[in-house]
Parts: sequence; C-alpha cells; structure tokens
Amino acid sequence: MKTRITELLGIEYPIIQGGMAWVADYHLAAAVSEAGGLGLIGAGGAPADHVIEQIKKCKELTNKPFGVNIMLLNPDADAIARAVVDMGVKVVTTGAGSPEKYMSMWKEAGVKVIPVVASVALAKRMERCGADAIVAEGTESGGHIGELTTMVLVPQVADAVKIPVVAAGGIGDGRGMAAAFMLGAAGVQMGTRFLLATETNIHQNYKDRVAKASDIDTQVTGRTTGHPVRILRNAMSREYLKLEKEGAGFEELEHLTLGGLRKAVVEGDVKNGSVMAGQIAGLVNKQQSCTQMIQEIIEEAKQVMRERSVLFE
Ligand code: TUI
Repeated sequence: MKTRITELLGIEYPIIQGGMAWVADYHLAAAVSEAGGLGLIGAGGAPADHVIEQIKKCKELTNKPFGVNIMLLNPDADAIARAVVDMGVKVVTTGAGSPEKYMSMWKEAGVKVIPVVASVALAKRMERCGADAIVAEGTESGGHIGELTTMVLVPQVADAVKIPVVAAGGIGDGRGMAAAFMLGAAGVQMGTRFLLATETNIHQNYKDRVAKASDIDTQVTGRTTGHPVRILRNAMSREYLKLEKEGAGFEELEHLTLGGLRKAVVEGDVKNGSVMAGQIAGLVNKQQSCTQMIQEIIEEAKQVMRERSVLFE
C-alpha cells in the first residue's frame, strides 16, 4: 500500500501507532514497526533518561523506522527534544501543545516532524514552520482531546494544508481506515486498538476493561479546567464529573486524577485510575499480535474499498 505517508516515512503500511503515555513503550513501538507500520515510543510525562533508555532498547529490537511522541506538557520536553536528535530518531510526533521552538533543530537534523493537532488553525501554523505531515486528531480519541470530530476535522485540515494528513480519533479497523482515505487522509493513527496488542505491556485489568467497553462507555473529565481528557467511565470519572457539576476548583479535581494513568496502567486499578481510551473502545475486543492486527486492518480496508466502489459504477 503506497501513500504519501508510507513514502515519507519509508514504511510498508500507512498506520501509525499512537504515542500513548505509560502505554507505548519500546516493546510495542518495535512490534508495530516490525509489522510494517510506524511504532512510537510515548514519552508522556517520563524523564529524559527513561526515554533515552527506551530509544536504545527499541533500536536493539528493530532496524525499521520508529518514532518518539513528545507530550509537550512534560517538564523534560526540552531534553527529550534534543535527545531524539542526538540518537538519530527518524520521526517525532508531538501532542498537547505547539512544537514550534524545536522545529529548526529537528529540521536541520533531518528528523521528520508530525505534530498532532485538533484544529485547522494549528495545522496551518505547523505547515508554515516546516512540519512534514500532520496528525488531525478528532475528539473521539482517548486522553487529552480537542473539540471537533474526526469526520469534520480531517477534510478541513486536508483542504487547508499541502503536507500529508494522518487521521486519528475513532479509527479502529479497516472500515475506519478506508473512511479516513475518503476524507482526504494519507494514513491513520490508532491508539485504542493497540491497547489490546499482545506486545502491549499494560496491566491485564486495563486490557479487560477496554475489551468489555461498550459504545457509550467513555466520559470526558476536565472540560471545566481546560484539560479535557477522555477515559472509560469508572468510580473516579463519576466522582470527578459530579464534583465538576458542583463547581469544584482545579486543585480538588486535580487531586482526583493525579497519577491516575499510572495507577490504571501499572497497578491495574481500573476503578480509581484513569483508563484512557477512545470512543472506538466498544469495537475493540480482540487480543492479537501487532502483525495480525495490521494485516487484518489492511485486508479489511482493501476489501471494503473494492466492494463499495461498485456503488458508483
Ligand atoms: O496529546 C494528546 N493526547 C494525550 S496527551 C496525554 S498525557 C496527559 N494526561 C493528562 C492530562 C493532560 C495530558 C494523554 N493524551 N493528543 C494530541 C493532541 N494535542 N490533542 C490535542 C492536542 C493539542 C491541544 C492543544 C495540540 C495543541 C494545543 O494547543 C497548542 C497551542 O499552543 O495552541
């Protein structure tokens, strides 16, 4: 499968694995890259030393291109931004902010830069400062989110920029991938689906909760604090939303979520932790290897594109 994204990144299939904090370690990233997609190490809130170790280990597992996602609220973002250059990482994606101040350093080093954005305005700004591609991420996604849905965001971003666009948010199978192509994307980024990959080292409780989730099981906390985060509903999310409704302040709410993702991913506390997942969790219920997953998604995308094309003959 050849698109502007496979050509840009030198990969076989236009599938990028989301750079999920606490979830996307070197083991998952290497497995996705070995399977022909682009694996990402998610730096999340980790210190630079930890990310550097992850990069070293990923290189031991694969010779194929992989990337690092830098969550820009990380206090160590500057050091991680420099480390990816020093270590010859081929691709960087960014989230939760604008990576403008690192752009010239990355470009000079030949790093491919793919900012994740949730609006047309930021997509245009990223193109102007030299981004190689854009991930347009809809509000269906898990974790930190924007306002617009993938259905409306992707075609508007595709019209607004010349660089290739990757669709993210609510894509979990080959049908979603085919739909993304119809909206003007040259690739997809998937996070929630990869939560159930056999190579994903998260607590089994987290995987089971995602596998059991239904279509209406996500909730968004933090709309009142300016940090909207989509998670699977549990005792913590219900308490959080109740407090938000009562007009609780930032500090009281923050107390409830602090360390919540780690609690869910590492300790398996899916009642009180933050079980971040996208709205497509209801469709995601099979534990498979990354290779099986990617092959199945590609085959399904090809099949639906062939079958549905007869509608127009
Ligand atoms: O970054 C994400 N998703 C994330 S980051 C994350 S870690 C975290 N945990 C708790 C609270 C906050 C973060 C979990 N999930 N997706 C990419 C993304 N970036 N979506 C939306 C944005 C975004 C938002 C605002 C990008 C830029 C922006 O503003 C930039 C500016 O300066 O205007």
